[in-house]
Amino acid sequence: MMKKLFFLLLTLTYIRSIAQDMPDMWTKGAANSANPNLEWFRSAKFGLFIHWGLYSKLGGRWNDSSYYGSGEWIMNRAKAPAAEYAKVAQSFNPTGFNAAEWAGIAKEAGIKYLVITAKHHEGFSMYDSKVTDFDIVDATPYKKDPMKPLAAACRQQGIRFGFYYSQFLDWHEPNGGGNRWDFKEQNKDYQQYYRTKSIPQLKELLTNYGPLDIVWFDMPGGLTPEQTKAMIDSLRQLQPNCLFSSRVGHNLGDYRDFGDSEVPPTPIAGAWESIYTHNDSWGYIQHDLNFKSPKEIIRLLSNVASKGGNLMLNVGPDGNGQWPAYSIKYLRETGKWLHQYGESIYGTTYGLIPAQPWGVTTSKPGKLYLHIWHKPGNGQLIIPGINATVKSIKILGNNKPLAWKTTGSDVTVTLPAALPDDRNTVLVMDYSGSQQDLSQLHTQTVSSQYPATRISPVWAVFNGAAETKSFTYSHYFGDWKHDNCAVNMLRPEDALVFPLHVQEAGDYKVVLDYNCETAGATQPGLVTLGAQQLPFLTLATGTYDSHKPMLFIDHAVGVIHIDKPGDYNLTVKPAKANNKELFRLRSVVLEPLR
Ligand code: FHN
Repeated sequence: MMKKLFFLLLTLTYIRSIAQDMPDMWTKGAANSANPNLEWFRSAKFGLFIHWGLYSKLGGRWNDSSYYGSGEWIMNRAKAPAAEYAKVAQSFNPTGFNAAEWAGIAKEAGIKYLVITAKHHEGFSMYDSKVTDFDIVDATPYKKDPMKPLAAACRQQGIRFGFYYSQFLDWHEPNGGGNRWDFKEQNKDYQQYYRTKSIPQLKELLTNYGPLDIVWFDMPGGLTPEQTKAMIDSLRQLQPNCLFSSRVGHNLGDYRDFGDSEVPPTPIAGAWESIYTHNDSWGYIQHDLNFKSPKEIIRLLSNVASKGGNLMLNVGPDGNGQWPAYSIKYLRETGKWLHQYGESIYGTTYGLIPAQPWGVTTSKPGKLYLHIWHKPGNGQLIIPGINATVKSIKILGNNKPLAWKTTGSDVTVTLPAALPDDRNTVLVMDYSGSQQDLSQLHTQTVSSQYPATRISPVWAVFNGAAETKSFTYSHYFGDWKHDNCAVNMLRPEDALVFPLHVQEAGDYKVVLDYNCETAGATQPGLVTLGAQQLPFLTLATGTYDSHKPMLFIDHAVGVIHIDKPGDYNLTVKPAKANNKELFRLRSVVLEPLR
């Protein structure tokens, strides 16, 4: 009994440690920003990620158990013996795969580049590899290499093509990273694995599939910075123009990838990418129907573009080679939106005007694109901070100019009674002269024309020891969430000051959205605006654990009154010194009261 318990504990610790390491393994820095081929990547904006392997046939089930989240991790989660798992190949026969159809849907969706798993952590090669027999040609009844026609079909559609490759984790190989349920850690020789499988396979991919646009490395490990550099140098000799993702490790990639499902909180210069699942898993899970709607995809894409990055959205085809019906449907719908408004996404840089209560902006020389997610109640859309000379403002794709007027640096546009697309209607403002870059402006707009304004602490001015910290946590297995919170607020000096530009006088309810450990709860805090003071006592939400949902509370702390429109400072701070932090503040919400 004791022995069983010991092994159970050991297994649980191991599952946690590997998954816990994941955020640490997301090397987010890139060094080689000089790669001449980054230009296409910067303007592409919308990529398609495809996770396809033996796990796609399993669809989230192993023996009699069902799994939810990250279906491509099923071998690890079920601790399936490598030899047993390998037998899945014997019935892997994706006769429904049609390269032209895949590339055709991607084209319709407005996709500019496609990255597909050549080998994921399970160790199975989805292409014809001479390095191993554990590949789709040698080990399955399918006996064909789907990557050859897929690469050709993508190129035919003008879609750039790349491979995902798990360079360190390989649960099939005794010397590969990760599988400690079959192979003892002390017997592993990672160098041998890199020498005999990983690097030779990467060379095959860079030799046999024409010019690749990306090798999307994932989960570095087992190599020193020098060894990683040597590997990269040898690969670059084969295809100097191919881009490498930052997860090659040691800050040696060409562009930055953020964590899974992460958008940085502020606009960022340089080449970078956010990656998202379409449902709650990368690999196909039959019983996961939690797909992001077209509206969610469109807003995610415009949000990422407004910060200067690319969105690569994932689709998980099934074991027969077919995409989930909702992925096809919602990607096509996104493509229709891009057909109308694509000019505001492709080739843009981050918005010169910070996010507003109505939505976000993207930019091109002489043009500012206004992505309207929320319509103002009075139909008057205010664009603050305009110092260029406005020539015209129109709905993108519609030649009829909209009426607008300038008051100081505010441009107010009169919107039509109904907007053509309530998910995101884009206006284009043409201007002459130069427009100042206000993308990092701390002052946030508050307006009573919208149900609420939610302000992240990244825009606060930090005093004393207060600072922001990004918290990563998960809902389902591998379904990561990321939130920036203000932390280290222990004394009244550790205050956050939010500079606000309030557009309308009136009463506003102040809601604090935070996480608070039980031990730190019932501490006195204070919100102030001028002479107005809102005291409160913190409420417990729960402990932070990266493998559990992080719980937040919307704590309404009182009402403030604004006499006249203008600039104000709202302060949040501990009311007295304590040895525990006040809370982890995720946002301040201001709700107009009517
Ligand atoms: O473990 C993988 C996961 O299965 C998936 O491939 C994602 C995609 O970014 N990368 C790893 C986790 O970060």
